[in-house]
Order: sequence, then structure tokens, then C-alpha cells
Amino acid sequence: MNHFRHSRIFRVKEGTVVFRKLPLINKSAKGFNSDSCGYLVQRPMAAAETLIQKIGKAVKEVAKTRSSEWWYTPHMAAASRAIDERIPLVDLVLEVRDARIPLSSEYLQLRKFPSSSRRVIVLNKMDLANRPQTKEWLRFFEEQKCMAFGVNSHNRENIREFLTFLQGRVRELKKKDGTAHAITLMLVGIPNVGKSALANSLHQVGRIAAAEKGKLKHSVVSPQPGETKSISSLKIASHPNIYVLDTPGVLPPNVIDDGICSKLALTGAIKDSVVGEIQLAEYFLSILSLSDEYKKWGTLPGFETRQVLSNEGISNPDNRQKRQYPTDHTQDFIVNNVRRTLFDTVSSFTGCIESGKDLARLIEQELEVLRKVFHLPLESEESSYFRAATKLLNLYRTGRLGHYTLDSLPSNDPTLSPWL
Ligand SMILES: Nc1nc2c(ncn2[C@@H]2O[C@H](COP(=O)(O)OP(=O)(O)OP(=O)(O)O)[C@@H](O)[C@H]2O)c(=O)[nH]1
Ligand SMILES: [Mg+2]
Repeated sequence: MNHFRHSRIFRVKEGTVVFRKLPLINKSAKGFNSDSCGYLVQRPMAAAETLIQKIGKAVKEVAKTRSSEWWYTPHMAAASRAIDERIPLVDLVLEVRDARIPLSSEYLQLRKFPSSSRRVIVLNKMDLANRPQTKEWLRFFEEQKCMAFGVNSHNRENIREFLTFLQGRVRELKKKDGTAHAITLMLVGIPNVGKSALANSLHQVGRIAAAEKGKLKHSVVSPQPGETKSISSLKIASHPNIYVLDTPGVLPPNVIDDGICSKLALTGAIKDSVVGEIQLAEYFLSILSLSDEYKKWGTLPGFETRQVLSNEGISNPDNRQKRQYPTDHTQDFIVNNVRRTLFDTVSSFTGCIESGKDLARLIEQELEVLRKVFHLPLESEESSYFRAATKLLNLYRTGRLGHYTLDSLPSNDPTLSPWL
């Protein structure tokens, strides 16, 4: 259920969205509680406020002191100029956003240009976001008269549908303009939203004949942001010929608010080292602990936590294999163990997780059990927690710890819409 549909944003401050209390909203609804003023506050943001502020501060600090290397890099500045020059020339601009953060991943530089029917918002990484919320977001963009499409660049069927949609748009454009030239589409967006992966997938699906001859081109795809350094062109269809331009990811020149910084960092648009892996893992744990996702994991086959907690029997890898991983893939067992352990830790926690202090205590406990689940000995405290955090982030970013949409839908009040 979407808790935002009947509410009106009353006051928005960094990291916390506060809604006017309306009778239609169920106060006990997941993720909400009432603050002292009687407003409905989105719980995750409020309880994790300190963490969000810390992350925002870390990003701002780095952007201020080492901006040329970490935030708005020289290659981004150059790419931004090159993209700006091409925007009026291309037939269609595909603004790629991360489906987990449909608002926070906006490519802000597009606002300089008048809104146009030659633009499509592409919510990529749909497989990692909350599916019903992605549908709500797509409906929202439609209501705002923005064409939008949700995709998973790793799913061939999905890419085929997207290509058919693009070809339909191209036919409409050709009818309208009577153009006979080849059509050029340009992918733009912040770093790491999957522009290159999308360009490659469209190229592979649209160029079957070339694929069969082993003549495909490749844009570099990487889990690290800022990997694409120049604009490249890939053909994605014939009759009519359609080309897609893959471009480098560009962040806004000025650092934005703490809430947005935190979400960009967690989803990987900013290098992890800017904020620190442990802090990012803590932020993810706060989201997980305040969501309903972990509750599904209570039905997983019981994990023998005691074994892990005491490190009993894990020194001998053979024992571990026999006892805990009898038949299935080791990775699946680790994922199940992580899920089950997080479920046990959150559900047995006796504090009040809506309070920032208690939430911090819970997160500390979660990191400790994770360190043990990942079999990381406590030789040097820092590195074992760092490694546990890295592993946890990796599981989250590959969708194995649930599907979270971190941005909340704005109200239907057009004056508050960032697109108008
Ligand atoms: N789960 C999932 N992962 C994706 C998807 N699209 C891309 N990725 C992954 O996201 C990471 C970044 O992808 P890229 O295509 O390099 O992102 P980019 O926007 O080109 O990044 P820059 O070139 O740095 O701007 C890679 O690890 C991809 O495999 C998707 O739809 N779903
Ligand atoms: Mg790229």
C-alpha cells in the first residue's frame, strides 16, 4: 500500500519527510509513527537522522576539500559540457535513473533545458527496487506528463520490450518531423545508474546479426562509479538505423542535501571510500531494521547461530561444509545465514528502534553477528568490521537482502514537484 497517496507534504527538511496528519493514513502503518507535534513522520529517516547527517557531512567535506578528485571531477565537467552541446542535436534523451532512488538520482543538469516530449526517464535497476513502489513511481511520472519506463538492464526480455518502445517513439518522431536521417538517442545520468550496461544490452538485443558474427562493441561496465570517461556510440537497430550514445556519469557541481548524499552513496553513485564502508553498512542496516523485508526471513530454515557465535567447528572447513552446507551452493547458504541472523537479531531486540540511540545499539549488534556469520576473526577490529560491511553492501547491491525504494513519492501538489 502506498501511504503517500492521500497525504500532503507539509514540511520537508533534510532526510525527513513530514506529512500532515490525515485520517486516511493508518498510524501503525509500516515505517511510520507520529512525532511529538502529531505529524506522521517516516520512521526510517527520523530514526536514522544522525547517520544520514554523518554521511552527508562526510560527502560535503570530501567535496569541499578534494572536489577535483572525488565529486565533480574534471572529466565530469568536460562530459557535462559535451552532453549539453549534444542535447539539442539528438532525437531523444534517455535520462537514466536508479529505480531505488527515482528522485535523488535525477540528472539535475537537464533542468537547464526546456522540458520536452523528446525525453524519457528510464528507471533502471528495477530488479533491485520495491516492485509495487516502482509501479507507483512510473504512474507518478506519467501524471507529471513525463514519459517513463522501468527496466532491468540484465534482463533480455525486458530490454527487448524497451527497444520496441523506443522504436515506437522513433516512428512517431519520424512521422512528426518527416526526418529521413539515422536516429540518435543519448543516455545521460549520474554515475553508476547503469547507462553503459543499458547501452550494451540494447546493442546486443538490437544487433542479433552482428552478435552472431561476433562483431559487437562494448561499453565498459563496472560496479565503481565514474568508469565511463568519454561518449561512445552503439547501433541498436536497423530500418531505421538507431544509435545510442553512452555518456559519462555526471554529478551535480554543488553538493546536495544530506538525505540525497546518503542515498547516492548507498546505491553506489559515489565511491564507498568517500563515506566509508562501515558507515554505509550501518545506514543500510538502519533501513533494513525499520522495514518489513527482514520479517520474511523468519521462515527460512533455522540457522545454527550458536555454531557461528562460538566459532565452534568452523576452523575446519570440512566440518563447516558437511554441517552447514550439505548440498546447496555455498553462496546461497551464506545469504540465508545472513538473512536468518538479521531476522533473529532484529526480532529479539528489546529496545525501541524508533529511537536513534536504540537503533544505533541494534546496528552495533547486527554488525557483530554479521562479522561472525562471515567468519571474520577479530584480529584487528577495524578490518574485520570493514570486511563484514563490504560483504553486506555487496549482498544489498545485488538484491539479495531485499528490495528497497529509498525515495518517497512526493504529494500530488504540483507546486512541490521538482519537475515543474
Ligand atoms: N541489478 C542490476 N544491476 C545493474 C543494472 N544495470 C547496471 N547494473 C550494474 O550497475 C553497475 C554500474 O553499471 P554501469 O553500466 O557501469 O553504470 P554507468 O551508469 O555506466 O556508470 P558510469 O559510467 O560510472 O557513469 C554495474 O555493476 C552493472 O552491472 C540493472 O538493471 N540491475
Ligand atoms: Mg558507464
